[in-house]
Amino acid sequence: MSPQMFFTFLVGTAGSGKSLLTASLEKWLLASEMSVTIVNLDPGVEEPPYTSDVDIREYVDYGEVMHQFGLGPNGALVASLDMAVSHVNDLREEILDTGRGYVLVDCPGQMELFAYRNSGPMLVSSLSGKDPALSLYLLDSNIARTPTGYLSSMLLGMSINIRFGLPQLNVLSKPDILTEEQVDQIVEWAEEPHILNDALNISASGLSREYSGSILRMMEDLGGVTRMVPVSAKEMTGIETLYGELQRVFAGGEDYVTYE
Ligand SMILES: Nc1nc2c(ncn2[C@@H]2O[C@H](COP(=O)(O)OP(=O)(O)OP(=O)(O)O)[C@@H](O)[C@H]2O)c(=O)[nH]1
Ligand SMILES: [Mg+2]
Repeated sequence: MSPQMFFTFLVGTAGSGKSLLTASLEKWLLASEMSVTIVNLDPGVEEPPYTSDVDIREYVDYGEVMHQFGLGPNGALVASLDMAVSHVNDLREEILDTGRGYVLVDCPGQMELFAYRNSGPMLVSSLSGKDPALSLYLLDSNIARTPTGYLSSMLLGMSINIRFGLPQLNVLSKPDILTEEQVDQIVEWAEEPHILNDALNISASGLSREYSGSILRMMEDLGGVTRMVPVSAKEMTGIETLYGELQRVFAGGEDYVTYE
């Protein structure tokens, strides 16, 4: 019998740390004697910080697409992803052939393009099929450090959630660039929206304050304000907590055993 596979899609704004977290998660899972497959879904990446097992670049040539169709970097990414859709069965086949338990899918840099075009959600749903899957949404500490930056990142996360329709976990990436107090504050904003509201009232003004207040209330109504796990891919901190959260989503708290 083929082993159960668990798909984790790493998503987040450009440069938020998706690729490095993919590499660090793999390292951690392997050290914990679990089996992992890495899938690179970014056609434009040059040197990812890991060795991928399955790679979209084997199916589409981003540089060639840019050259042949006279496209800029964003247009070429969109066109490459559209082309990749026709290879999705081969990609899934390759993933299944590895027979490993955890499948980490590093999504393209320009998340905005990936999530909002139809090809992105199509790739995500076809790759994971009926297997358990979730998205790991990275909020970059560079952005989330201010109340309005945090709120707008959460809003983008919700929007990605709507597009993918998968359970989603929020990760605060690069917490090592902040002080401990700043990290604690962001975690608190996630858990206690009224504290974020107070912070927004101080930092935003006029219309921006009104928008922010309404968005926050909407997020609360939808249950979009949840836990935030700080994880430094650089310093390998917070990964154990993140793993606990992954397990909780995948298996309702059970610690699944995966097979080599
Ligand atoms: N300090 C710190 N830097 C990090 C961390 N994770 C990633 N970075 C840095 O942030 C930059 C972007 O990291 P990537 O992993 O390439 O981010 P990405 O989201 O895959 O980027 P794109 O695919 O281009 O959107 C690199 O310089 C990383 O070294 C972290 O935990 N701490
Ligand atoms: Mg990347």
